[in-house]
Amino acid sequence: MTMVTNQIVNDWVKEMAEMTKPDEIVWVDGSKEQLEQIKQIALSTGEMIELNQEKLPGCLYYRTKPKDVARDEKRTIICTTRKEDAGPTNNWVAPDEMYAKLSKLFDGSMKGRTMYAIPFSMGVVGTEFSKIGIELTDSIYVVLSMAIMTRVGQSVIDELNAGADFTRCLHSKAQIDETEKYIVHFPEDNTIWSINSAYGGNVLLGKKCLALRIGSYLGKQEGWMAEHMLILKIENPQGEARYVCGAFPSACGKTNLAMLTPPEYFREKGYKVSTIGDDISWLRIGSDGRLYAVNPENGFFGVAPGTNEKSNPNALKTTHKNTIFTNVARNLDDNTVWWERLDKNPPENGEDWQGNPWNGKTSTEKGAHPNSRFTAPAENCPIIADEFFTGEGVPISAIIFGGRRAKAEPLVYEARDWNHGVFIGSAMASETTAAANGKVGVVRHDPMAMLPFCGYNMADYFQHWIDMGKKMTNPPKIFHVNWFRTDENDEFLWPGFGDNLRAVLWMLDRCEGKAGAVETPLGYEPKPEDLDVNGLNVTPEILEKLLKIDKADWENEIKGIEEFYSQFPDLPQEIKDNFDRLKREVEKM
Ligand code: OXD
Ligand code: MN
Repeated sequence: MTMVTNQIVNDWVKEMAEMTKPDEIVWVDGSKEQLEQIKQIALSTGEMIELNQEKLPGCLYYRTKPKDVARDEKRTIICTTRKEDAGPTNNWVAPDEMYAKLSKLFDGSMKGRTMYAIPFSMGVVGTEFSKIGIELTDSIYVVLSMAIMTRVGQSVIDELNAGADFTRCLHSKAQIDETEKYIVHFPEDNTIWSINSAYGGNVLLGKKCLALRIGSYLGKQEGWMAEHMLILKIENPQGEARYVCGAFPSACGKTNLAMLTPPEYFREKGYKVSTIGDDISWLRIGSDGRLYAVNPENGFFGVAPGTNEKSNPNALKTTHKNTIFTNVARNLDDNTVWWERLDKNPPENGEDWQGNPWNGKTSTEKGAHPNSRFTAPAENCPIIADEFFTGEGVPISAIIFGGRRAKAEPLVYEARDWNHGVFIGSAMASETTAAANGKVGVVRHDPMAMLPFCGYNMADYFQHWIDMGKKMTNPPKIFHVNWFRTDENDEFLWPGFGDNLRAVLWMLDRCEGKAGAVETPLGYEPKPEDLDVNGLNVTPEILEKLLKIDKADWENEIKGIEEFYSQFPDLPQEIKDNFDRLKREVEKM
């Protein structure tokens, strides 16, 4: 590897090393040989476990401490000079105060350890989307995961040596002391410091911290958007490609939608679906006035439980080589992995996610943690699209917002225009999941699925969406979906998974003026006959329930939105106007 000659980089690494006091500093060049050497160290210390190399070549097993299994939103902080720049939905501390506090925690935290310096890019190096970062860490798990999730290596060093700016990412697992855990962003300094965690979302600093929190801040300044969105490519029987983005809160099925298998009926007709991204989109306006998206990541950090041959065969195949499994159960007979709902054959001679002996046939305890994960290279995905590799943006026809809602939200509806869509995104809510610490199943407002990831004041973020709309001559249409509506017996009404394509095809037809709809207080809904349910056991009565808009439910929603909005003194006028219209229309129902 060529040495780093950029003096700013070298000065920063030196300063961080003087604080953390590692025994040595190793630059990661991304080569197979070096990653193999580093992996061997983790195997020899027991930090990671090698899985069955015939069945799962290149795969590793990793476990985190029982209280370090999810993103920690209470300990995630945005440090801006002015509190109002972080806004009411973020934790805020003044930068000087936080630097002082963290410097004490980082002081000597790498003593007796190696500091790895990982040069990485979010986005394909050399494209207009690429952003460079360097993560310094004392965790081999982080090194090997960043090598999957980002682009690491020589081309990044070349950019740095040519003078590229970079995000300064510092991580130490320290003692993994949950009482001193902090995931801290200093957007004004393009800096992220994370300490006392070893869980992916808190420590793979290219992902949530850079690509979303710092990314959204940079996007606001530079006129682009960083969003919690998947990117899906759909080809019709004529071979024409369309692209959609979808924003859903964590663990609400983004990976499943991103890798969906079309129902047989549509496959036979010649429809084809491929994946560009499953979690994060960076979006820029093209010279033709459309919105273009890339996936800045290089891998998938997916939720394992529930992933199976039926729900997501493509994700399952993606994990069969060169993957890191975290906090799943292990089969000790053949040294493979297992998680809830993988198949009906849990190991009898197993170990649960905490390393306790576990018999999946008799135990009433879960084998895998509900937020256990796979970290897998995107190139493994059988339906990865060519556009993923070029890193050039794809033009987005539709943006889909959605959440996990048992009641109120119908299957699908279309916003009247961009600003109405921004209102819908700003007002969306979802039941909480195991992806973050805290209670599961509570409805909370999560605008654009960005509540935990917006790196600045959310009211300014809404304004940024409105402003981006003004700059586009041909903006995507915006839709809202809910795959999770239940009936009076708490059973899901909609089959979900591959059949979600049916709703997506209605959306694409709407974009081309080819599908019917009715106007409702929420926007345009398909009439039951506008959705192609061929080959599906969904009766017109069920469709009616799925599409029903209930006045009492929506009066209640309006109260919830009002309460959520009350924390923002200056919401954009466009959002207020659309909310007022919803209130009027619901009242008239
Ligand atoms: C994720 C999350 O890991 O949203 O993608 O928590
Ligand atoms: Mn996510």
